[in-house]
Amino acid sequence: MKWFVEVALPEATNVALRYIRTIAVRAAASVQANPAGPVHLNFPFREPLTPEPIPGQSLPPVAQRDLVAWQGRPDNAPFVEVREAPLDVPAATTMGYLMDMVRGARRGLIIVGPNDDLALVEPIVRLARHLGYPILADPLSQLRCGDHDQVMVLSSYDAFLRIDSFIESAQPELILRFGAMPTSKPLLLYLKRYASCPLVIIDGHGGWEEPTQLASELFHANPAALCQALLDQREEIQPSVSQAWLTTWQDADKLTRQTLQYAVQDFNELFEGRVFTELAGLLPDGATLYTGNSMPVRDLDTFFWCSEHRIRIMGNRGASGIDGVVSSALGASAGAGPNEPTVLVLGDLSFFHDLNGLLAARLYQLDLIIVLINNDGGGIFSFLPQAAYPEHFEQLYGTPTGLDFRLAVQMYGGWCTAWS
Ligand SMILES: Cc1ncc(C[n+]2csc(CCOP(=O)(O)OP(=O)(O)O)c2C)c(N)n1
Ligand SMILES: [Mg+2]
Repeated sequence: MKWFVEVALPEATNVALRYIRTIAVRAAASVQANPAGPVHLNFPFREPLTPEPIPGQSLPPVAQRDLVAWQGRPDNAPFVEVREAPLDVPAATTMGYLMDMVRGARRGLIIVGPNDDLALVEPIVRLARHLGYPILADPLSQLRCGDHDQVMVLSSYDAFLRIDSFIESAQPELILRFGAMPTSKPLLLYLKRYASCPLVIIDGHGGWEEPTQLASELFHANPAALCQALLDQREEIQPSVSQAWLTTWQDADKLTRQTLQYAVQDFNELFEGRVFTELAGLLPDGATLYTGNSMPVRDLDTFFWCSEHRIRIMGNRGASGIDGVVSSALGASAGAGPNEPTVLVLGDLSFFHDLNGLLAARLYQLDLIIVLINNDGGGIFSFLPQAAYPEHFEQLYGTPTGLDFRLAVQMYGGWCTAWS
């Protein structure tokens, strides 16, 4: 949490209104400022908690009018305008250092993990083109979908980085990583295999977005501005691009994707990963795809390759929690415009965990399409070695509920179609 305030007791006075509106603006600005995050306001109230007039104090409409006149602002304007002036352009010495690294590396990679900043997309794809570095794009990186140049964007690495012979033949000389830690476990193992390769983390949140202990450099800079600054110096960094390196990665990506696309047609139509191959073809421009943790985000990584449509892909990665996902997706749907559907894909236990979050949909008439992958319990655990002990596995790991979720959805005013 970024900020905590024990708010003063409410009073129907101009001074108190000025106070509370300033607090509100500060809280909203604080939530949005980099790194974005929640704030906590604790409101005390005097009893009785009913709207009884307080002798000698008039209620807000009059005071409100006075206040607006006093402040000289129209009714719907923020009480205080907060203007951010972030330090966008990295210092010349920082840039010089990075340029030297890039200049000397023929076999480079760009990795983009979960990232909300759409302004990063264009500069990063142009930088990748200039350097000849393939981009390994996490499904939440905002790089897999859109009408930008996708030639350098690879999306099948989660599958082909499981192949030892590929890993052994693909020794990198430099890795630049943007965004949060990517979802893919094979990618993490690849980074560990080449732990001595310089790994530069560009952390736009001024923190330590690096849980692997593999980084050799950490840059605190605005990622989009840093890419743009490198592009502005493109004459100074004429990298000695290795075409063979780039082609190896692009070919592996293409071949893997084709093979999976082909294979998926033969799988049972209820194969969980197929949800994402189908959605890639169905979601329109402006849609938001929200994914739950556990298998959905992993299947998204493996089976949602790309789309030319502007699709925003979101998820609560953090510590991979299965909690609060329905509420988060409803929040995303509340911010969507007309004809911009929000689709949430999540597992049954994650749905169960935040079932009551559906109340917000009923109260505020929010539109959300939920694709519930109901495999009756934690399907992800069947990949654990414990799955070899069926006498305890379901009770301790799978934890099936056997619930008929249709009834709960109806209770909250939604409707269901079931496939089985
Ligand atoms: C708040 C929280 N509690 C417990 C876990 C541990 N956990 C990880 S995955 C999982 C099972 C999720 O099951 P489901 O949502 O049905 O997805 P599936 O594994 O079937 O794809 C659990 C309990 C967690 N990640 N977060
Ligand atoms: Mg499940």
